[in-house]
Amino acid sequence: MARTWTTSNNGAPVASDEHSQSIGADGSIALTDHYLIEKLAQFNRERVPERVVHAKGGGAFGHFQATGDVSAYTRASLFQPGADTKLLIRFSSVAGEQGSPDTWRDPRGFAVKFYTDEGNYDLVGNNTPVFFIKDGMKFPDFIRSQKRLPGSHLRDNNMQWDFWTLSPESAHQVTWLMGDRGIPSSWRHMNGYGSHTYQWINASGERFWVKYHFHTDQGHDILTQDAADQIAGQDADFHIRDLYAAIERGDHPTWTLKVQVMPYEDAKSYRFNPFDLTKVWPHGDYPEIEVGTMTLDTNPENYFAQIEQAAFEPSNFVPGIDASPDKMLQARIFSYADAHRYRVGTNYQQLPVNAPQVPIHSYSKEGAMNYTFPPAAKPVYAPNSFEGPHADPALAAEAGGWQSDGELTRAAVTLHPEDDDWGQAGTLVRHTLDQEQRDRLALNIIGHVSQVTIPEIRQRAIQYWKNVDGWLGEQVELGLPPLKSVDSLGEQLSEPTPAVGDWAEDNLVVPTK
Ligand code: HDE
Repeated sequence: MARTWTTSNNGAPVASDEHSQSIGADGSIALTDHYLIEKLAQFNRERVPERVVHAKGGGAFGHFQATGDVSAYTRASLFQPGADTKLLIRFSSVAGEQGSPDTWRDPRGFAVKFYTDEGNYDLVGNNTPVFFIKDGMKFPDFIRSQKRLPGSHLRDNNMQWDFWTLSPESAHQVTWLMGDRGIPSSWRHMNGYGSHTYQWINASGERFWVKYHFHTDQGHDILTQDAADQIAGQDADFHIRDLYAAIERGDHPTWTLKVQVMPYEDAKSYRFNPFDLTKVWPHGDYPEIEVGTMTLDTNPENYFAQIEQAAFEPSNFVPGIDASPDKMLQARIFSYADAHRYRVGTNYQQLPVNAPQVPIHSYSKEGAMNYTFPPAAKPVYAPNSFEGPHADPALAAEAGGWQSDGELTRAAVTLHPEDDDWGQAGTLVRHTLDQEQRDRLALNIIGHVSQVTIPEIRQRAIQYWKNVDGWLGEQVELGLPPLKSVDSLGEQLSEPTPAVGDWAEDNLVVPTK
């Protein structure tokens, strides 16, 4: 390849890559050295703000092949039999900042952008089917409790358990988090979920409720806390490296997408609120239906342009797919595009990685860095008499929606008899996990709660686990080392807590079952 010469950003050749312009070799630098100024000023502006959550991550491109037939439930073109749709996925951890270890215990983000022939469809989920809370009002608070104390800037288990034990709806997700699924050995060896209940609308306008499950075809594989701690000290980018290397060597990971489908009318009488993000739908009630296969086969060429600036948003729906009465989903519909406008810029959707692969006829115009414009003759307002784009309800297929009525109020949703916060967490412990997984869960919880230094929070944490499952609560209570010193929230422990391993293992009651 012919050698190119260095230019400045205005395209003009530059005289040196190494020497500033000065008055004599040892004299002052000349302000006329605009290339030096450009280089240093650009360097200061290389970062966009990191994501306020899910800051650490990695991703790849691939495609989705619709191998099943769900056309009875949705008209969305990407899910029609035989459709093959390009996509981008970004995996991430939640609480850690950029540079934090990939192997910290945390849910993993599983964000997919489908570049469909009806516009971009984004399904922004996690590697767990549920979440910690059920109302977006608590989200900033939840995240702050997982991050850093305002004074010391240190993470603090008192905060985490204070929030969790005051938010019993968190029990199901925290059980997932403290269990094996809390530290996948790689992004290739974990499932992904849409988590929320979404709405599908078929070509006849009939509505259904659905939940998405991406089953890893690589099989589940996890890291124990000790293994994860060791790796965190050796390679903070363990998961990024794993995915990149796998795709480089042609080992393309795949996931099988399945959905659970609930008839529209069932939602009203279902035994618990089917839009409650802290609950799963038992597969016995609504078995999974295969939709197709997602394959990741192309690494990003440029991490900043294609992953750091990638903008996933739950508001990116396409015809045949819509929101649901899930309050958390509704809050996210505002938040993500708002985050992108702030973090990447007003016209973030013009970046190639975020741009749809179909023509855009929107009335959005101008704004910082907007370089696209329709022909001058095109009107910039609607309605108009000059052949400007006009809305087409049939194409938009907004036949979705749902009935809703009642007084304006602020309240937790408690319309269904089985709307409790502990049941599904207990079912997970007693019926989904095997004994080894239960033992590891108990040890992980003990390890985490043993760093709580405030007695009343520690006591609440023990009761929290007793509410989930009697045996588990007892293991936690017996396994916790004595509280060596008492703190109030925000003070750091004067002495390190005892190494949990030796105490807990000696005291773990051998399960009677
Ligand atoms: Fe997020 N979330 N979230 N979240 N989330 C963001 O968007 C938010 C929630 C998830 O790889 C932010 O660009 C609110 C649930 C993923 O780029 C932000 C609420 C689930 C990613 C935001 C939630 C997620 C984000 C931060 C409560 C799983 C990374 C920066 C109503 C179903 C996507 C950004 C990527 C990112 C808001 C809860 C998953 C701040 C308000 C539930 C995978 O907009």
